[in-house]
Amino acid sequence: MERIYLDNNATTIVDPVVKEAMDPFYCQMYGNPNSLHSFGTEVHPYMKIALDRLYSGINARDEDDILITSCATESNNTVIKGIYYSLIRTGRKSQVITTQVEHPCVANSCRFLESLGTDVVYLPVNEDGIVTPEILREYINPDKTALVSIMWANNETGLIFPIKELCKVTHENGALFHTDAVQAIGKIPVNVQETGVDFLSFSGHKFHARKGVGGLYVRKGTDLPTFMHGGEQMASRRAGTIDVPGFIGMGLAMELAVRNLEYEATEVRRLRDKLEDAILSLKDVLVVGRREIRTPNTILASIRGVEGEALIWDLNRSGVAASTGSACASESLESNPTFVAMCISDELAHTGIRLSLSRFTTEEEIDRSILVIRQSIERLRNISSR
Ligand code: 7TS
Repeated sequence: MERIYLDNNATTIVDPVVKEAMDPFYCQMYGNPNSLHSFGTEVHPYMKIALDRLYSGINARDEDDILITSCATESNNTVIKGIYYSLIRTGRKSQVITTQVEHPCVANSCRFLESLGTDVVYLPVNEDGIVTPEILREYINPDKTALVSIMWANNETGLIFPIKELCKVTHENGALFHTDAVQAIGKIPVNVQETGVDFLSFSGHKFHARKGVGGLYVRKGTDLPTFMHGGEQMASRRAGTIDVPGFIGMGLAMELAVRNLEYEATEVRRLRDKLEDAILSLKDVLVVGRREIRTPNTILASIRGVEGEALIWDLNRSGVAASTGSACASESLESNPTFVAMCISDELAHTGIRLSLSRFTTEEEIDRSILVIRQSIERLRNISSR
């Protein structure tokens, strides 16, 4: 059975071109880039190209830093815990602001700070499922707030947050701004200069690079202590031998991601909308969040009478890979306030399904998925009405 992958917000296929570009760095140019001999030095030009590609991909300035990390989880931990050490533990500030809908690597890092006595504010979302500058303005405090950490796009809904405006409010109040851009890179334009963010995290495997390599953009002049102590790699800002093949692949993946943004905005969006329209044509279905303010590849649907988990299992049996997202929160299920704010609680399922496409998703796959999803929903509704 041909399988169809509609879980690209969890991870993506490695672009074969990226895989090919990484290949020489396993068995030919495998030196440690910190070694002084030719095995080490011969990889430097390739690393320089990869770094340049990352800089231009997010429009960073030469004087800014991009640290190569193992993943966005590491990047996010580095910022949140770093700010604790630089600004909070030293008594200069006392508060961190984030949202109620962040990925667990941000949410749990913030909870850790709370356990150390930091005041953490978890901003609510509005009826559109996003945090607005007005909401931030209500809570930010120029005397207390050290850091505001708000994701660029939500992984479950695809909803895009107004980063430039949120960053402006943050700076007006003398705080630093961090964004988790994991779900934005390769889907919508990401520009650190235009938005003015101080820190930005990303993970290569979400845009067709390999798993195990990510990045952290740090604006010049921001005070961020070292998280990984050790050797002198990356000017001692992040020690540890770099994953050379992964880094080189991620550089190319970034360039390709940016080059394909137009395709994302047109073709991926068209296929997503086709799938979404087909799902919405069924009875008693809700898709969370307005299309215009979502990344072009994501759908989070809640279907009355059908729990997300049951549907995922049934779709999986028919070869379609999707994932669950908590739709309307209940006490027994992990709640996600985005959906609490947006769902008409009793009327829909407690969990929804998330379908996420990529530039590798084909029209044939979408057409077949539409048939499979329709049949699955019908089957599960018949079972539950028996
Ligand atoms: N931040 C966001 C917004 C994410 O979506 C994810 C992964 C991460 C951080 C962590 O990335 P990692 O590479 O460090 O693991 N999100 C998902 C998801 O939505 N389903 O599976 C993984």
